[in-house]
Amino acid sequence: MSDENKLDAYWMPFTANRQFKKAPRLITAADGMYFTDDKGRQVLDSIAGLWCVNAGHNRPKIVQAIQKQAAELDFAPPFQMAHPKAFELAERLAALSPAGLNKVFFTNSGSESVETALKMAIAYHRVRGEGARTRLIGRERGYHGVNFGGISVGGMVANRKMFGTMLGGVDHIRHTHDPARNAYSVGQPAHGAEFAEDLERLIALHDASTIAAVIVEPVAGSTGVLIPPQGYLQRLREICDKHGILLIFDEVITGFGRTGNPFAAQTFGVTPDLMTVAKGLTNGCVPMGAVFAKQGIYDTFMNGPEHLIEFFHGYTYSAHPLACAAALGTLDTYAEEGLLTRATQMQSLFAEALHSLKGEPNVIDVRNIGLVGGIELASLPGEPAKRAFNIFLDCWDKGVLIRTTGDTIAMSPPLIIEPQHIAHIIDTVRGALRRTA
Ligand code: PXG
Ligand code: PLP
Repeated sequence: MSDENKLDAYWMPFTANRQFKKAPRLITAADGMYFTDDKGRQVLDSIAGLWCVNAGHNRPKIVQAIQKQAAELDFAPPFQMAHPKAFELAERLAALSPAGLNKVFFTNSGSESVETALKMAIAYHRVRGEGARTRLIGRERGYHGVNFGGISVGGMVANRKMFGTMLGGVDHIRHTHDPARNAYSVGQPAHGAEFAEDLERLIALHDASTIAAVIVEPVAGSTGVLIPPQGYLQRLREICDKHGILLIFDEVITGFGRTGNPFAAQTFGVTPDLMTVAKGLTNGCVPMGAVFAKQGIYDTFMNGPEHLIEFFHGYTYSAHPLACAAALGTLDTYAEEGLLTRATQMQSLFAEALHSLKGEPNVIDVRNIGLVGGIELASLPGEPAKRAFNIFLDCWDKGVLIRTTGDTIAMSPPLIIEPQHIAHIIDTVRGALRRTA
């Protein structure tokens, strides 16, 4: 084997390394709805890469913006300096965002956005003179990236158990998954608004005066596509308001059109105080994340002598010129093609196709909202996640890339998807369910 084909040195992230290296799945090119693999096969992308390539692959405006930027300005220091596109991008994003979330802080990933938002929340209370508000509340089955703050507020056992005590002063409200009452709901489930009351339980235990923020994904993605019950997010918002607790929406997956509006906050009609994004911000082309903050949060920091730094936080690559160029090209593409609301047009067709899998072997629930779908399977006895992984391998073999988490198949296709792609994806999954039954 030539050097460039050696697979030894690369320690792959979130991958079964030994299994992969025995039978590698290599992608060498991508265009529109399709990947090309190293054998020249076309593979339909049902997950927008990893929930990020919302406008589809190889979009000319984005490619050109990156190429032009690389030749014009490769890097500009982001501390005490800036470049014009950073301001242009922040203005464009503020114009898209839910009402009032008009300040934008740049990071390089969803994980960094989460750390940034948690630090903003704690520091905000301290600047306002409530320095005892340091506790962070997450939710069971939450995913907030892989850094220490994110895994602390996150609720995925495998992502937490190996890493010691993590952050102190963190607690979790219960998750919203309730298949006994809500299985096969189309869109938002009817039951479970009362799960938000679990926050009152934690407030009674810790006292509101110690709690800085609550962080939740409006739709939990990585832990199996859990759609918020009707009224649940509204209730969380009310409880946070009542107790002076900041509400953070982690929109790393739901941002940029996934649920039929630019942000899920708009789809569900609930506005958080801070909002984290990444992924679709640059169509996955250059790493970038961001935190949106309410005007009042920003204003609170803007006190003291003007020559002093107000928030001691930032990354070498915050607002990197290539990322800003990619994001501007991405927003242009979204706008020209109406992609940030396209999920509202496609969702009933997508829902119908997904729910047609009810009754196939081992399917125990189907969940959907916008262009997100979850198909939950009964686990193989004693071997959690194995059945879904077998389906994943079968679909890859048949030319469709899906994503599985535990025994749930998660789907989040590029927003440019057409009816024939939906049919192809669902037919392939149906075949895999029957073949592996
Ligand atoms: N928050 C949420 C809600 C996410 O979904 C992150 C933070 C972290 O983003 P970065 O860019 O640091 O990975 C995410 C990321 C999956 C899967 O298969 C989902 C993510 C990442 C990897 C796999 O569901 N989401
Ligand atoms: N580690 C060291 C030694 C550094 O000097 C820096 C940044 O200057 C970092 C980590 C953080 O890197 P980044 O700003 O890319 O997150």
